[in-house]
Amino acid sequence: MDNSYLDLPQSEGKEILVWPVPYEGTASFATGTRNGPRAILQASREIETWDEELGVDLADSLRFRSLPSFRAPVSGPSGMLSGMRQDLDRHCDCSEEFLLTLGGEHSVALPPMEAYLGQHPDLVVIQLDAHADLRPEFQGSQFSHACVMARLRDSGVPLVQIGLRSLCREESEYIRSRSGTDMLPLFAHHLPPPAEAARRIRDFVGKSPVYISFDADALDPSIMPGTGTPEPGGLSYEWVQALWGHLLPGVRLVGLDFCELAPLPAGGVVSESVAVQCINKILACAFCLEPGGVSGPFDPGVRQGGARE
Ligand SMILES: [Mn+2]
Repeated sequence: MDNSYLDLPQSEGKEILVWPVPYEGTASFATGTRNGPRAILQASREIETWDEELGVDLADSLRFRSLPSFRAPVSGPSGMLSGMRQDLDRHCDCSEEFLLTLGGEHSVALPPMEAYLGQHPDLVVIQLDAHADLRPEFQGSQFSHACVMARLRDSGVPLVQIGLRSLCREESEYIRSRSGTDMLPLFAHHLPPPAEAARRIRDFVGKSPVYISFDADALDPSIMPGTGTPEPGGLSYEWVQALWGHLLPGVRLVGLDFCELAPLPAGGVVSESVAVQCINKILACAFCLEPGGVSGPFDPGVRQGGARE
């Protein structure tokens, strides 16, 4: 299998390590996230690296190096996590290297987040997700995809949650009890405009390094039908793409994952194409723009300090 992300000539620039993790051990509804990494990688090679809106080309600033695809052991979720930790130790120096992890179910985000936390004790995580993933345990496991942020919160990591709309009462009460302290929830039904959301997130993050964990189901199923647990009323493509232009230039992004993509068996490549565009916009806004705004010639509103609506 061709593991390369995008179809770039050999170039200079910041190296992005790409790690396919085709694991689904605890899926609770529709399955298929084990096919997510391959679908994303395939789709990526069909997509333009030039960003017309931003006036930048990923190929000018970035180069991608694929890591060996993770091979999950048969020993269940805890064996998966320890196997991922060993591979991370071997392949990625999280003190300085940037890792793009492609899931797989959302539980695969935990080892990369832990590894970055180990190097950056003041790490802040931004989670895009329909679900809070804050259950203490789910279906008998503490390491289910429904618990991944609960395990992260065991370490006290400040957490921004964007697109929430499907959670249990206990999760809701917990989030509301922490909101305004070390958690910032942006519910899907109360989303501010992207610039306002970015301002609130920036205030919350301060100067801390940031890790983004992107669950495909944060997006509305009308544009992201290929996911195991679709929830209507999700983020629009335009909203989430605009957020990064306001938020990321100047923020120290250290790592990223995109999880829960389950390619539709009937064919059609909408979901994986949307996933690649979402990943590319994050990378472009984090690494291809000047701090404080857009450097490209095509969007004067953003170029003048990012105050576009
Ligand atoms: Mn989810």
